[in-house]
Order: sequence, then structure tokens, then C-alpha cells
Amino acid sequence: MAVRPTPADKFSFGLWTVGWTARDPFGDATRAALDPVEAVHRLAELGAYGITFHDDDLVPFGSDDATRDQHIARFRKALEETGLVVPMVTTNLFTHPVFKDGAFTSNDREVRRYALRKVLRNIDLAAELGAHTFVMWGGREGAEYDVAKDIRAALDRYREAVNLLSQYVIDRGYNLRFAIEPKPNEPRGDILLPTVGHALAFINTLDHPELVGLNPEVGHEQMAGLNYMHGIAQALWAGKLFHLDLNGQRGIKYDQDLVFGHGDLLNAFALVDLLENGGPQGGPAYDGPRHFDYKPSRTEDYAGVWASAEANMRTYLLLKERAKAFRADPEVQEALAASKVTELSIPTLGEGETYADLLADRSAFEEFDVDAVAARGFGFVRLNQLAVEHLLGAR
Ligand code: GLT
Ligand code: MN
Ligand code: MN
Repeated sequence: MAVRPTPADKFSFGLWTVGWTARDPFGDATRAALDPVEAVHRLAELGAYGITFHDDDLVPFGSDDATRDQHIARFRKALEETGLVVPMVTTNLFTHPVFKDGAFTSNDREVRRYALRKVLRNIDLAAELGAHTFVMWGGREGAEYDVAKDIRAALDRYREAVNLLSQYVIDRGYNLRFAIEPKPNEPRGDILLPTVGHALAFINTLDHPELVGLNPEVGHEQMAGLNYMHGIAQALWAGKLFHLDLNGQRGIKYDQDLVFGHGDLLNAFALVDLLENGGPQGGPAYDGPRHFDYKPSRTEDYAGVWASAEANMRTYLLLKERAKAFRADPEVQEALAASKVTELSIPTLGEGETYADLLADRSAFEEFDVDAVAARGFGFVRLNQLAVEHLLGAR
């Protein structure tokens, strides 16, 4: 099937994804470093529309101002040549040993102040390059030992940091919103704000909750044994899906960062169906970047890296096409109705009906035939099999 990604599909990639040299805790790099300028050109050729980065992906940590300007200028030139945009920027608050006990929540106050300065400088760069989303992944904000971190104080400091950064964005007049990326563990034994739900609860306590949303990653929710599609649905429901990290994960284990769809393919199908067809009129429920945060496996050379980048986009487009066919199938529509999936959208009480009316409705209780209703099947398995058959191209 002819599947060609185009910029209209809004696919974006982190510079740290295709640029990962494949060093892991057990082995050295298997690939040479990738020039960010080459990454821009290759991704543009493959049909991507955006590229994202950490400050240190673009400008090596510790560079002086003149060197920093040179790196940024080269990158900008590549963006202009290709038309690629920078929809999102993020800060590396995890690689340097100074962040070994976290950044915003390090027990060491000097580290916390340094971390804020590093982020403030990067926010200026994000605004300069036209990014509208600023991701905060707090991979080092956590602990290995329960007695070594005061969790309530850590959450106070996390909130203090996000409030300060929000105020900065407001005062500078930047058109930029923050997106918190949850993860349950790795590299820390336990990370703060481990899931979508924890992060949503945290956001509600901020000074400017409207400026802060989520960047949920497929593998991170699945590492916690959770259903990613459900997490995305709740983020959408809360108006907090500011960005997302697509990839693949196989079960509760280390963070695999596989190609999108190379993990739980059926959940990826439901996810794409939600994003593309779950809007009010059956259109897209999300119009932001379809951002891939994956790692080309350590076994791959650069030909394999570019093939894997393409694989993410092809899988997304194939799932989008399959989800469209699923929705258009009259038998699926009939099965959705038979399973009462559509009935769930009808409010439980009628318009203007009160609990007094419900109490007066004998058919709802006194005359309700519990046994007859309990005996009815929902037909969910048939519905799911229809999804599987569409996914397999059998329908
Ligand atoms: C790191 C992490 C990702 C985050 C990136 C943003 S950095 O690679 O594993 O999930 O999205 O900081
Ligand atoms: Mn990950
Ligand atoms: Mn991520």
C-alpha cells in the first residue's frame, strides 16, 4: 500500500531519537554521533514536519556563548532550508551528574536554583524558535530510598518550580505552554508524578493550571501496567492533552522505546482511532504534533535508523487508514449499537429530571427485571473481533 507521510500529517521526532548512539547500561555506542543538521534534512526528506530537542542535544553541555550561537545558527539554517518546524523544546535535567538527585526536587538547594536557570535560558530559546510546547520530563525527580526523600516537600518544590516558570512565560508574553511527561521509574527507582493521573492531580494545585498539561508516553504508562489509550482519553477529557510521545513497549519492564505499534498493536489501533476519529464530529480529537519518542534499536546501523523513523510514520498512517475503514463498516456500526457503546453517551437522567423523579420511577427499581437484564450479553467480543479483522486487513 502506498503510504507517504507528508508535513500535513504533523509527524515530529526528537533529535535524541534518531540521534541516539545506542549506548546502554551494559554496552558502548554502536553508532557514530549524528549531526543535528543532517537529522533535519533526513527527517524532512522522509516527510516529517517537525523536530524537537533538549538544550544539550543541540548545544553540547558547557559550551560558551559564541559556540552556542554557532550551533543554533547552523540548526536554524537547516530549518529554513527544509521548512521543518520546532513545535516543542525540552530541557536535559538528567544527564549531568549534578542532577543525580533530581533538578527541581534535588535535596540540594543550589542544584534546584541551577536547574531553574538552565530551564529559563532554554525557555527563551524555545520561544525564539517558535515552539508552543515546553516538555518537562522529570526522570531524575525521585528516589531509591523511602527515608532519603521527603515526598511532600519534593512536591512543594516541584510546584514552586512550575509556578516560577509559568510566571516567567506570562511576564515575557511567550505563546508557550508546559507539558509534564509522567514515568513511573527509570532512571530513578521511583519517579514523582509517575502516571497521567498523578500529574493531573498535581496540575490542579498550580497557580496557572491553564498553562500546564500533559505529554503522556505510550511506554511509560504501560511500564505502570496501565492502558495508554485510557490515559490519553482522560487527558483529552480534562483538556490537558498538550502533546504526546508515541512509541512501543512490550509489557512491564525497562523502558523499551520501540517503534510505534511494535508493542501493543491493538491498543495502538484504538489510540489512533481515538486521536483521528474521536472528535465531536467524528474527526480528530487532537490536532497537535504526532511526536515519536523512540530509540532505533542498538542492533541497527544508520540505514536501519532511517528505516525505523519511516516505520513510525507508516505504522501511524496504516492504523489511521484501518481505523477509518473500521468506522465506515456498517457491521461495525451495528455492533457498536448492539453493544450499547453509543448508549453510554446518553445522560443517565433525562433533561430536567431530578433524583425525586428517579425515586418516583417504578420502572427503574420496583418493576425493574434485574434477572432479565442481567441475562443480556453485551457482544463485546464480536465487536473486538471486528476490530482485529480490520487491523489485519481481512475486512
Ligand atoms: C528521555 C526520556 C523521554 C523524554 C525526553 C524528554 S528525554 O529520552 O526517555 O521519554 O520524553 O525529556
Ligand atoms: Mn520512554
Ligand atoms: Mn518521552
